[in-house]
Amino acid sequence: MKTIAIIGAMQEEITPLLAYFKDYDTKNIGGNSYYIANYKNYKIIIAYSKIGKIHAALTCSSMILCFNADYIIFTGVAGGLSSDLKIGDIVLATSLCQYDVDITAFGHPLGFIPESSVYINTNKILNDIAKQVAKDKNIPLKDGIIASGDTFVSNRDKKQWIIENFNACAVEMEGASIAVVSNLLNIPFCVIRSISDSADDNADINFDEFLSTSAIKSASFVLSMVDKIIKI
Ligand code: 3QA
Repeated sequence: MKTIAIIGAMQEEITPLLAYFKDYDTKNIGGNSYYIANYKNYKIIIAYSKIGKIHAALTCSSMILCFNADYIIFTGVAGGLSSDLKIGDIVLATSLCQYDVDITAFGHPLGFIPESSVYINTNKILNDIAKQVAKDKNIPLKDGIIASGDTFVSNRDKKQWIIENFNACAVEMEGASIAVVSNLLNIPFCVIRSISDSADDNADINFDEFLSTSAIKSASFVLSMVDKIIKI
């Protein structure tokens, strides 16, 4: 039986999924709960990692190494960087980077780690499925680079700095972990996020207001993707 893993960072990002599957078992590993549901010949495993790149790396690793995930999908919210992204819009990551990695002191580019790369691409098959879902449901889907770092960005200067240095369209705190881990372990992955704020001076207030509605948008988009993945 094949397994699809769906990861969020915060409880709010997976609540809509648990409400949908209703019937699931729970396993605990490393301080996280993993919710296991059966869905039409597939196993669906859902977890939230807790905030930040390290937590997300642990959860993604556990999904692959302990639960044998065949696909990894991240669902959640993000701060919009490009001006054409409004609250509630859905973004598909074409690639991800860690904007807070800096060993430029040794002449390396920003975001670069030796034996790795600044940007890690998401999986084409999963991205094509996302585009198909968007088309079927008439949802405008924007794609672009998503930048991750261990900061909630709520400041114009920092936002501008990330745009200029990484050409990213959205910012969050976990996606690059999913990319690094899944890529190294050869598991297809994608990152879907719905915009909760614009990473500007109002970001904290917007985030509190739109976290759950945007999380629901992302989760229901991912559920439509699951229905297509199980037909691959
Ligand atoms: C923010 C969440 C973290 O998992 C990353 C949301 C949305 N807007 C962002 C922004 N900058 C960076 N990331 C994001 N997620 C955690 S802080 C709030 C915690 O409150 C994406 C994201 N502008 C918890 C209650 O006290």
